[in-house]
Amino acid sequence: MAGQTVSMKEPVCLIENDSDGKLCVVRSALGILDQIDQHVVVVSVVGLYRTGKSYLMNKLAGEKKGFALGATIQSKTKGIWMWCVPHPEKRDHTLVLLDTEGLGDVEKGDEKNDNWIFSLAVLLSSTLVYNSMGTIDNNALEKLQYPSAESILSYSLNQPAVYCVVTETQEELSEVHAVMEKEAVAIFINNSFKDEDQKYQLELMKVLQEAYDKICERNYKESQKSCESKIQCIFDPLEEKIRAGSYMTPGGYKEYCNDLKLATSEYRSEGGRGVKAEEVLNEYLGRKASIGEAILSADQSLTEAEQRAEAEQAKREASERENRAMEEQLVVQERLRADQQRTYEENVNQLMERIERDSRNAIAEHDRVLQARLKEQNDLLRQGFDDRAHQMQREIDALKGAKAQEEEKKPSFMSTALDTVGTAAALFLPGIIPKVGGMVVNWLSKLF
Ligand SMILES: Nc1nc2c(ncn2[C@@H]2O[C@H](COP(=O)(O)OP(=O)(O)O)[C@@H](O)[C@H]2O)c(=O)[nH]1
Ligand SMILES: [Mg+2]
Repeated sequence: MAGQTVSMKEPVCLIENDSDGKLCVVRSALGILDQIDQHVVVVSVVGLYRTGKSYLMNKLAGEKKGFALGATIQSKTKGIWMWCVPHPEKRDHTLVLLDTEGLGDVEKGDEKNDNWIFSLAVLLSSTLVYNSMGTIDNNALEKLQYPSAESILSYSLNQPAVYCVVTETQEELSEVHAVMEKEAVAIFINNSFKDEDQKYQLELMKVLQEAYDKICERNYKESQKSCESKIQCIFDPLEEKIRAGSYMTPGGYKEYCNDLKLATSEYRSEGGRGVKAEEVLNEYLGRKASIGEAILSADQSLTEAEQRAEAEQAKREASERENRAMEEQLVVQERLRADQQRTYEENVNQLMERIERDSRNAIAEHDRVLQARLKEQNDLLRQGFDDRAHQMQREIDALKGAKAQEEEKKPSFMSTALDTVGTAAALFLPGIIPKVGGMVVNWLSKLF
């Protein structure tokens, strides 16, 4: 199955600067992407102005013309351009080329804009080409990379869909939040560079926590509102009878208690009340207590002893209600505490995995170079160039050293990161037990 694809004659703008200078997506370009029904390989290119990015992308498209080259560049074409072409080798794939415009262009310099374009290019692509002329422009790379943790942070935060509530339980809300949080943290962890001292990750944790708190707060308010309106509805006939003085007769107290009981159980059988159900009921019935007492003392069908017994019974019921309301709150509190713990562990686990992966990749890279040099050295020896082979030994030793160092520094790197995250997170996640010791041991034990 080859699937539907598109072949564009020329590139179109995908991300542009609108009149306020804000970046936005070009709808018609999204329409083109929508038509593609194949696997896509997305290659984007970043790098400084006039380093041949567009030229390179045109080559990848197999064309001489396409993305506008140097001289034809216009300041309004800042943004990201897209060109969808058939993949040169895989028939059931479409190659989506993304060319970035105007990065690091001092004349039209806008660093913030550049960082956004850079971050988007990273996030949108499956392969990123960093294009540079001559030697790698470390300065430019640093400049482009350094703020990207920050940009990725905003991007991760913009991801979560707004979720509207009333949830029946705190648990439901917590589960929605957990899914969103995991995703936001993954986007951040997998795409950020150079997040020194986990500064931006902690910021992400904090902001997500604040967002969750806000959503919980809204959920409480919604629950409160919903419960109050249900109470008003269900207890209305009883209120009516109180106002009419219907209970102020001999035998009226028993009737009152009975009506109260029926209304209470009807209220409790209703759905859609949320996390404040018992609290709101408790408050309402608490306010009714003095009316109950008045009805009781006016009820002449009861002896004084019977009245005392009824008053005792009412107190017991009130305290049972209070316990229920407290229990309800405890469940919520416990859940919130568990949520904070989960937030912390989710962040730490993803961070540790990232450190692990980075370290593994660095070691593999050292090893790849090392193996190549060893082979070269071996070839030289075989060909009798002993001197040159000997000269290579220093470089080989340095590579071995670098590889060993990478292995060695990992445990301390991990425990420092754990320490930082644990200590800082405890400030805005007061419910967590950082278990730093345990987690370090757990993570480190995986390493050996
Ligand atoms: N001869 C030659 N010219 C190139 C090469 N790469 C770029 N150029 C030229 O350098 C200029 C700037 O390249 P361009 O792709 O527009 O740079 P960009 O700003 O990074 O997109 C253009 O005039 C290109 O034709 C290359 O590899 N060889
Ligand atoms: Mg260009």
